[in-house]
This record gives sequence, C-alpha cells and structure tokens, in this order.
Amino acid sequence: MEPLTRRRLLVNGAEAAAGAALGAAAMAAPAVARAPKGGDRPNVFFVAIDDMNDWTGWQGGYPLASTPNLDRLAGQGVGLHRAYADAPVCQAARAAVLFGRYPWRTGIYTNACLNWPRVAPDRVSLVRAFKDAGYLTTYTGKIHHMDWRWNTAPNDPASWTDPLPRPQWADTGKEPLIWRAEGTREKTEDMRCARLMVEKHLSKRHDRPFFAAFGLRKPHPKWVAPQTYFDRFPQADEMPYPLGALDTLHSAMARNEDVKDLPEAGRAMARQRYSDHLDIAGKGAWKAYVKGYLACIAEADDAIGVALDGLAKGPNASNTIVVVWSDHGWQLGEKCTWQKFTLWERALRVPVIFAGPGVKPRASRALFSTTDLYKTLTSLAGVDRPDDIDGADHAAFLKGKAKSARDAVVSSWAFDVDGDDPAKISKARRDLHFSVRTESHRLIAYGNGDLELYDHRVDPYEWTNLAERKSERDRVAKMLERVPKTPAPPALGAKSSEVAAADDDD
Ligand SMILES: [Ca+2]
Repeated sequence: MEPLTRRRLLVNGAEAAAGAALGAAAMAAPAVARAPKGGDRPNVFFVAIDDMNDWTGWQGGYPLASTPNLDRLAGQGVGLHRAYADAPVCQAARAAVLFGRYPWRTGIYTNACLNWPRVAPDRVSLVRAFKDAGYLTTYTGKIHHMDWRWNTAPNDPASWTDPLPRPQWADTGKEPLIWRAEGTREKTEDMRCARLMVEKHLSKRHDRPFFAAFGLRKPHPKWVAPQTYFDRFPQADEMPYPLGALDTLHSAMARNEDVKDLPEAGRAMARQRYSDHLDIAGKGAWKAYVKGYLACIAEADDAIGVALDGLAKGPNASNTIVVVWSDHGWQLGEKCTWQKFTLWERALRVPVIFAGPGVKPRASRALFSTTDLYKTLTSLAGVDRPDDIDGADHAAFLKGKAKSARDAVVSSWAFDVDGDDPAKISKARRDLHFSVRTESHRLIAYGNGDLELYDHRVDPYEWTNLAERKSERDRVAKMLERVPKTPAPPALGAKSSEVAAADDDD
C-alpha cells in the first residue's frame, strides 16, 4: 500500500483546493453515454508510448532507427505521418488525450499544472466512456502521468473494471540523462507489462469487449536498456548526428548557425535544456546519447511486438482495433536543446498508428492531433461520448470514406518567456505559447508577440525562420487566426515545490 507521506498529504490537499477553484464550467460532468449498443463491438488495444519522437523506421526521422514491429503495424493499418502532440510534456499531453480537452481549455499546459483525474473525478475519461458502454477496461504501465510512479491504486479509478497489478519499477538512480547497457530482455518493465497484458487479457476469450491500455516506459529516460538493444547499432562515432542538427560544430548558442535567426522567445525556449546540450556536446558524447535513445526505442518496439504477437495468436485478433501513440516527441541537440519542452517539429511530431477492423490500410499524410484520439476511438467502436469533447473525429477518414478531418494542428507550451528561469511560468498571457502546424508550414506564436515561421515543403528541420519576411505577411496573419484567443490561464498552485521538482523530468 502507498505510504501516506507528508508530501502526499500536501499534494492531495492542495489539488483539492485548486480543483474547487477551477469553477463550475470547467468541472461539471456533462451528460454522457446512453444505453450501451448491442452487436459485436470491437475490442480496443490502446498502446501509449512515453517520449518517442519520429525516429521510427516507417516515419524516417533517423536513418538507423530499429522499430520492426511498429513498421509492420504501420504497414497493416494507417500510419499517420503528420500526427502531433497537443503539448510537449507528459501531464499536459496525456490529460488532453484521456479527457478529450485541449490544454488551453483546461489550463493543464505543463507538469506543474493540475492532475486532471484527481481534481475532476466526475469527468468522463476516454476509458470511462468505454466502461460506461459495457466494456471491460484494463491497463498496465504508465497511462496517466501523475501518480503512475508512487501510487499503487489506479489513476482515474472510476474508469477501470479490471486494472492489472503494477510491476515493480526499477530504480536507476537520480541523474536524469544517463545511458548504459544493463539487465535482460525478459526483465525490462515494458516486457513484463506486455507479457502480463497478453496473459491476462489479449490471449483470453471474454464475455464482453475490452479496452486494454498498455503504457510503455521507454524510450523515456533513463536510457538503461539490455545490451541486446545497443547491439543493433554501430559504434557511436560511426553514426550520423540527428538529421535536424544544422551546426554540430558549435554547441554554444552564440555561434550556432540554426539559433541565429530565432527571436528572443525562441532562444528562451531553447535555453530550458541548453545546459544538457552544453554538457553532452561538451564531453563529446552527443552520438553516444543518440545511441542510448535508439536502444530504448528498440526496447519499446520489442515489447510492443510481444504484445501484438500475443494478440495475433489469440481469439481476439480479428476483432481488435489497435492504436499506438506517443505522448510527445524528443529533441537530441537540434537548436542546442534536449528533451521535450519545445514547440518545434521534433518535440511535437509523434508516431500514431491505427489498425484493425474497419481501418483501411495505407500511409497517410493527413494532419492529426493526439487530442483526436478520444472522438476517433469512440466513433470507430460505436461508443457514446460526452458532447463537449475537443478534437476532430477521423473515424470516417480511417475507414476510407471521407477526406482528412483537419487542416491544422494547434499545440501549446508554457514557460517564463522573459524571466531568469524559463522553467517557471506565471499566469500571465505572455507565458503561453502556441504552434500552428498546417500541411506545409509551422508558425510559432509566443506570448510576448515573437514569431517563427517555417516552410516544411523545403525546410523539414525548421532551419530558416521566415516570420519577418514581407512576402509571408499574409500567411502569418492567416495562421495567427488559429491561435486560441482566450486560452485558460495555467492551472497552477496545485503541487508543493518538492513534488513539482520530482515530476519535472517526466
Ligand atoms: Ca534557424
């Protein structure tokens, strides 16, 4: 049982108070789910990956990436090449996916913001929509952000009919960004979760449809993985740098070619994890860290493969929709920064794959926001949902019966744009920043008015900022119309600084 520490008491009390302060409009539980529908409703296997960017084989984000299982699944279903996270951090991205609300509607922009399942227990999560429709709902691993590590009770407890016991997490030390080979394939957290899910649910015949959620830990740091995954790659010095790293000679921002056309707010965004870049590049370890990340991607892909094989060999293979998604991407030294926490392509572009009954297989360049998972999955399965869910419904598109449901994806991030510590945020509008991604361009509109514009038709790594060019004035004005006019202020004040610090890197 979870020890009741002072820290937990602080968090629970503070979040309850903050939740009450959110106001009736944000908190009210809308009318939901009429009677469950009959017929042979499909199962859903919902695979959530932590921190995986576009370095999969099928997306081509890095030439040596090793993801044979994801590549195979993408070939069997719809691999979405233009899928983007709604926020570049776990808590905000997952709250948006699981509750079907954009960050600028909830105020959950960062990990320092509220824990939505706890403060809004009556809201109907994606999982609960399936439960209310008569589904068996189960999970293992990390699905929600807050609580996944400390709490043995399930997050969002009203949503699960059959939660699986949580495996013991490995303690890999305090230093956040490390890599090393350690352990065996069968003992990794993700592999144990995959086998548990196969044994308990994917391979079993059930008397009702299931919604089974498998939340992977990798490739989130720390990058500690069995040697076998490192062995898939050459010696670090024989590997290419990340394709988006324009200037690998100059790790200092003052001389870096890619940073020089960023506005001051863009430099502030890069500075959030600039110290990681100076440290990693400074000790000549850049490519070794690339290899560590690739090894952990390979580990995640292997565990997903075991789960998919278990599903394929069992009685549920032909009636299960498989959806794979990552909560957000990852930077590896592009624009002198590491980790997520930015609104550039590498931190927002994610793998999203749909496969199974009703899904017409093909590669797609349609735009997709991870917030769209709620409407799309409930529609594909014929499950009722609340009438106030955000996002687009891609079900008809996935079936091949309609055109793309989107012409832009908006993402958000919050940081102290003009303060000494970019990791801090205030409730001021100037600290809220947005990205608008269309098929051809990305606009970043910072809260202080600074702008970046990139043309992805000729500049896939966002090297050349066009925002100040006169010829782009109309385009910038048009894209600015997509930025939320009255975004919710950050839902801050819910966590003690101790917990906020402990959560910062997740
Ligand atoms: Ca640049």
